[in-house]
Amino acid sequence: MTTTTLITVAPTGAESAKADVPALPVTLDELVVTAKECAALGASVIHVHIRDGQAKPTLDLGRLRDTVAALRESTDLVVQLSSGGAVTDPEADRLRVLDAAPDMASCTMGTVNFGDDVFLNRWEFIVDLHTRMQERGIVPEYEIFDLGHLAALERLLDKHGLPAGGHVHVDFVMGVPGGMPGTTAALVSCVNELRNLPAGTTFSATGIGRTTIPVMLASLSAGGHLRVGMEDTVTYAKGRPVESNMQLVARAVGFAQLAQRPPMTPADARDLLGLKNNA
Ligand code: KMH
Ligand code: ZN
Repeated sequence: MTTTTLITVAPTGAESAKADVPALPVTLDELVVTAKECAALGASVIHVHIRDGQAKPTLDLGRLRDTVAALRESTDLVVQLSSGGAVTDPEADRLRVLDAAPDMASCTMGTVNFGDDVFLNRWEFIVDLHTRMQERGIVPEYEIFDLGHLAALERLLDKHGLPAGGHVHVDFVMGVPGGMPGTTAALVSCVNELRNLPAGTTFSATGIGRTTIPVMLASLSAGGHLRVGMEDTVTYAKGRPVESNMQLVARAVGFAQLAQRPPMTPADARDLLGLKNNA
């Protein structure tokens, strides 16, 4: 079992409104300050969604490029852009995210009901994302919202080959209304399915809303890594809104230390994720 923990922070997301969640980082300055502070606490990867001047989710390429540059200048975090965007984003805009040349991008492995909405990920779109990332040397994080998404990943790798860098890393996104539940049993089922993926495949997990803590504990105990942040939960405890992403990262670091698997450095994260093979 790995001796350290990769901690990803997902600070903003595309789902919460700034008006409802004032602590959400939505400007580039807010994002950079958050990134620096989360890196100082022990995060090694940042999963990024950006907002426009009105704090609405956007996939504007100029803003994405500026964001990647600013995060690289101010931190040594691995910069992972979301190719998922918001549920309303068209496929062409989601593919264009790769033109901002991040270290990594997310690649969701299937369609899933998403509350009252549908997060659409057609097979041809997934293949397009995967092969464009291969061509450009962008390392994917495969987002798994349901058990069947792991079967889709197996099929993708069989038909289209390993990702850039050669290492496979998946993130179990658990507890989305419409996806798999955020339970230990569901996490163990996912981990069992990893036997069908290339040896050495690694996983992180995140629990949406109140499943955050059970999923974090289950992932650590199963040898997995962690993703936390205000994209996934805006409530720290019953009746207590999250004050900042730093609060969530600090809690994850505390759990990782208790599990005797302290946070991994960004350099070690690059090694693990195959980003060094990619330089
Ligand atoms: N905002 C969700 C619809 C990703 O970043 O790749 C999709 C999402 C996944 O957040
Ligand atoms: Zn996301």
